[in-house]
Amino acid sequence: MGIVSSGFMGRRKRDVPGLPPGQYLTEDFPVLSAGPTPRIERDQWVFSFAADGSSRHWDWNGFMSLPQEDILADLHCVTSWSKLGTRWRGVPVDALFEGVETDAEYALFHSYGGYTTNLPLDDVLGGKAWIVHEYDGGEIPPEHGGPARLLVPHLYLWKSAKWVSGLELMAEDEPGFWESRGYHLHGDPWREERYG
Ligand SMILES: Nc1nc2c(c(=O)[nH]1)N[C@H]1C(S)=C(S)[C@@H](COP(=O)(O)O)O[C@H]1N2
Ligand SMILES: [Mo]
Repeated sequence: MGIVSSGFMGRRKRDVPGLPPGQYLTEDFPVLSAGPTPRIERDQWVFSFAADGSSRHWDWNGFMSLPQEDILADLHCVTSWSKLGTRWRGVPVDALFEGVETDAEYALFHSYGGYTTNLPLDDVLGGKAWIVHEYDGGEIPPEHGGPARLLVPHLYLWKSAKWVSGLELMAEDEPGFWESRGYHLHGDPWREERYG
């Protein structure tokens, strides 16, 4: 045996651009949820943003009147599957911060059903994250986070909170649901920030 591997694994690691270390490609779209799928109607949906004493709320119509973008994103799950070239549409997180002045450096995103995930503002501002409401040209299926989910494609997919209901600003980084159960606080797939 030399250093050249004829195995699929070796070929895949060298030849697929966009595939982070330790990940394999899938064409499916697996569903990973820590609990039951909450069913939220669009006319019941509210997104809340608690910012330093003030707070903002968007109902579905208000959210849809915010700037919209189409996103082509590669998804990387910490359980090792990656799905490349997925299409989404939604509101850049930047638009929610229009006019917000804050010294906070972190956010905790909340979901219907109680899931949370923490993110540095640097990872959700500057065109890096969206609240999406369309997947592949249609509504997001409930099991994949519809009516709306967070999408932070440059980090492992557990950061992309499904059924997102809001965010709060935090001065300090605090672990969310999976981060307090052993997942990495940050979750960069290119650095394999999986656990701890
Ligand atoms: N609200 C909520 N968001 C969530 C989760 C969850 O259990 N609840 N699971 C996370 C994890 S661990 C992953 S890998 C992705 C899976 O998204 P998918 O089911 O659309 O593939 O959603 C993330 N967002
Ligand atoms: Mo996950």
